[in-house]
Amino acid sequence: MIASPSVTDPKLASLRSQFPVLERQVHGKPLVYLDNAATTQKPLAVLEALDTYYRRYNSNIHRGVHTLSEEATTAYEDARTRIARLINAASAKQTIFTRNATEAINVVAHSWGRANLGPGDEVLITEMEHHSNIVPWQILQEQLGFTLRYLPITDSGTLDLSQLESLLNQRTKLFAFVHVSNVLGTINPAADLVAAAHAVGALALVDASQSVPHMAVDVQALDADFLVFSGHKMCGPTGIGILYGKRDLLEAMPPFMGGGDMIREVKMSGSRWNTLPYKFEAGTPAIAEAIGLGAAVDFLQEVGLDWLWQHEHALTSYAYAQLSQVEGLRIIGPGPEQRGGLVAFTLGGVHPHDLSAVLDSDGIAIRAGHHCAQPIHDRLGIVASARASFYLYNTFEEVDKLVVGLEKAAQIFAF
Ligand code: 7TS
Repeated sequence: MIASPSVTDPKLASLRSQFPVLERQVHGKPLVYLDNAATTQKPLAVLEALDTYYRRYNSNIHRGVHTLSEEATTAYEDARTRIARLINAASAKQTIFTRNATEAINVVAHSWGRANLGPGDEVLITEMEHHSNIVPWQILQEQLGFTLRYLPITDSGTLDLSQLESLLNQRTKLFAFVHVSNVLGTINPAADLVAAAHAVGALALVDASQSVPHMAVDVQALDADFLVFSGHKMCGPTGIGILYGKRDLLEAMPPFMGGGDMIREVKMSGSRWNTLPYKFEAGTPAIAEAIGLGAAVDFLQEVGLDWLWQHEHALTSYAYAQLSQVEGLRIIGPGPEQRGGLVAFTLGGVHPHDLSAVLDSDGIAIRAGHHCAQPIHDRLGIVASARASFYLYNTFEEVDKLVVGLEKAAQIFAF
């Protein structure tokens, strides 16, 4: 257990020094970056990996028989291998590069979904999903005629597991759920939920966008059929994400997009598909970004996922305790023991956008709005919330600044 993640802690100070943006001032105040669930900042190792790629070996991959192309291909595939190891995929062929978690879910929806879903079938999601795990299924539902069901949440912001038995049944073909909620912070019992899906013959898709960046996630231990996440929430660049899938499922799925690289042979009469993972990587991919994500994985492993998790847990517990004492502040979601590194809240009748603007004037960045999870807000009877989300470089002092800023906002709006 880390007693106090403070700026004076040598490990933390050394980590912070690797993030150039943390030296910035905003409105004349040192930046306090508490919007990590939206995207994290990037360490030097990642910036340098991108820079080196473009300066030294920028080239297209899998095609050229020249030195630069070979170097780029090796770096791209090495990154894939490191990512596969991070999540303990049995093979790197099962980790497909996408643009982000959203695209990864859309690949499953449009490739697996179109081939396997129809009238009479059910897809189960939950009330705590990000829009990216709701809207693709709604679009598909209209076209294919299956039924989309929602596992409800309790008032305290955990899944209402008492309803699982009736909602997960022989008609369910897929249970797609979030591992850690980006609003409630709730950590769902992913392995149990996957097992429950398998018990009725359904597949399970885990949205690990808010778990892989923060904790050790083992796709084989979870027995997940599909698992998705984004690189930019784990120190990597934007524009790169991962779809993990079980090999037999991916082998059986038709391609989602057609084009270069995803084919073995193209004749005017028709085409044959490339092997995994290329079947799902049509066109020139985000080469620099994949290499940057590989560097981010190395960086996180050097930091240590256990350290990272404990650090965030200490910060979140502290924030939860401090925020609870602010008059009129209501935290959404369960207690600190059941949550990942974020806290969303409302403060009296102040609109979260106003809160965010007041905090910004003190250099504090939080997120305000519905965080792309409107159904949660509807369910809890609120329009929007404010959210502070933590990462490996945040400190206790930054939580204190947040609390002072919120008290100031409460005075300004005098509710
Ligand atoms: N799933 C969850 C649980 C998320 O938190 C997000 C992004 C996504 C999926 C989609 O990720 P993307 O990279 O494909 O956009 N969440 C947030 C957020 O909470 N604030 O901004 C983005």
